[in-house]
Amino acid sequence: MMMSNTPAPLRLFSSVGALLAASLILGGCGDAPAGKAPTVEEAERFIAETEDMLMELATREARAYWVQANFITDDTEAIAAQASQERMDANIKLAGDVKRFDGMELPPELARKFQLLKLSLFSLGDPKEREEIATLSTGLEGDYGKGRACFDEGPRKGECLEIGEVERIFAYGRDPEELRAAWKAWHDGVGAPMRERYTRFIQLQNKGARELGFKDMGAMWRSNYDMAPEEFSAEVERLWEQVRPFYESLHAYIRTRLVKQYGDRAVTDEGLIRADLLGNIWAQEWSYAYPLAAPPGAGRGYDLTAILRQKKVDELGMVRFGENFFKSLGFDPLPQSFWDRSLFVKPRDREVVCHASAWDMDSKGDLRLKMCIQVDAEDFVTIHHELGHNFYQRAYHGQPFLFQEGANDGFHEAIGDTIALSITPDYLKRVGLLPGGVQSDDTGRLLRQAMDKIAFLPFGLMIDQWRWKVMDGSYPAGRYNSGWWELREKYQGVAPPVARTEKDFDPGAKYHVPANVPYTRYFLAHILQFQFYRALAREAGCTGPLHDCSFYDDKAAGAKLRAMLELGRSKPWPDALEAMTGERRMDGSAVMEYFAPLKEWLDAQNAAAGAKPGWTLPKDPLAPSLR
Ligand code: X8Z
Ligand code: ZN
Repeated sequence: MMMSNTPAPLRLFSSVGALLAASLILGGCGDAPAGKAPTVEEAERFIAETEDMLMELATREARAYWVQANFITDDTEAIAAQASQERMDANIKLAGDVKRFDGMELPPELARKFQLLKLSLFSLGDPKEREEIATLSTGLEGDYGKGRACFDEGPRKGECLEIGEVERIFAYGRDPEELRAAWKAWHDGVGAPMRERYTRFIQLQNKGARELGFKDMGAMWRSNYDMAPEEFSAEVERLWEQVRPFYESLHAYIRTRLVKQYGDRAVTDEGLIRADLLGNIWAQEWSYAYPLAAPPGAGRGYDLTAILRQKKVDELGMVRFGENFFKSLGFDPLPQSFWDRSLFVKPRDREVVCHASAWDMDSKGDLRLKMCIQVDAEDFVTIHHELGHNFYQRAYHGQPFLFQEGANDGFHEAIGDTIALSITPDYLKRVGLLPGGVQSDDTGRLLRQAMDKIAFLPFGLMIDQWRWKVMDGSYPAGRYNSGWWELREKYQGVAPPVARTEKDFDPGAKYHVPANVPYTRYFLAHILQFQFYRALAREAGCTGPLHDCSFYDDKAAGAKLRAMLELGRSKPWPDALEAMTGERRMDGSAVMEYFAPLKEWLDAQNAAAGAKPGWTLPKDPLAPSLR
């Protein structure tokens, strides 16, 4: 995750004693005589001073959050909560001050700054409630970081595991009893205890959003895309409809293969896939289940995990591969402070938030990665993802503070993934990770890739479909879990491996819910990264099938990418998209083009097996008919 303007740790609620400074500065220069409209110059000065103050606040807040995420204790949680409270205190003042400039005719750039500023001013009028939400927010994220799966059944009964170990069980485990036990242990241990606090957290978020004039917090989130919130919802729906048929073909094929492996218990009567059998505890990316789904005769292809281990590439070495890719495009190396201050390896002696994130500490060059790296193919890609955030952050440092963001948050999430799409067999040969003679089977490679990228789409979509409904009241507290499963079933076609109730709180078992990071950004990123990749591949002169293109070492592609990154959020995102791709809309056609040969193959497999894509919905979403 990158630190962003919304409820991600950094700039959600922000900090500081600069609050005092701010009141002085703004009070001093600001108050025009009553009745006299402020001038454009005053508006300019107000924004310039606000940007200075916000940058200082953000830096202090970043340090508090960095320490908390790297050393979870009651004290660091309290310090982080304090920082976010101070930011909310400042926001209250700013929200009052900006009103003076409402309705003014301003030059476009200045008007955009006011608009972005208003979107970032989340707070609560009541100081007690500010304290309460800050404590809830850091507490929920901290609890997720400290979370354990304690088994009450199966071969591991009595053991308590942390998330990395749990994820390894899903990646490599093939015993359905053990998988179910692990799934249940994580959801019961981490999700359920958050339920009451999350309910209150939502109430307070809505209250703050309404104080700013938004319908609810979901509407505030959806207002971040240079279009009306309703228009944005429709865009997301349009994109999903573009790719849904592909997902359903993949789902049907994988379902058949899982039944081969596990028998009838892999599916419900409705045709839903049991969610613990897909290689990932959230069933969000499925490539670890690839060995169960590989095309007959394709073998296992090359195994990047095995190669990395065999070549003794360590955690730092993995990050160097990522940095090297960006350097090959013409970007400067990462600063020494990045290597000195990042966290790459899970410490043994303290609790940390292991979920990977990329940090821009001071808007100047103190960039960091925080990640409990495992030497495997998945983390090789995640490192590129995270470095995409860091290189984006550095590229827009030339912009004024309010424009130091991605064109939209989906762009920020897409950059590193775009780079990682260039990790083709040919690329791996060029950097010496794959021996020259190795042939890789195209269908197998595409299938493995689709099991991550296509499988992710409905997951990327449903998390915020759920949160938007929670925030607008369509799913009140008594429906949190049934609403969650309604959407998991509708979009992903997966079922809980054991019946659930409203005592459970399964959304809490996914990092971004307790950490309050909006999730539609990842859905968008999974569309955008293929659009970006197609544009850069063309720029690099690749004419072959899209999935074989790598723009590694291509300076023209690098220049094109960098030009877009440097824009930050200074322009509406369609302008940034156009600068790089010539297109002004987000568009699923690039994903479809990339995977076209696989779609044909999947449809043929499904037809031959008599597997009809699709599923029906159970009467009770919490209890689909497991066999
Ligand atoms: O959270 C992340 C990144 C950090 S922004 C590791 N991702 C989502 C997730 O893990 O759920 C990347 C893909 C989706
Ligand atoms: Zn990210």
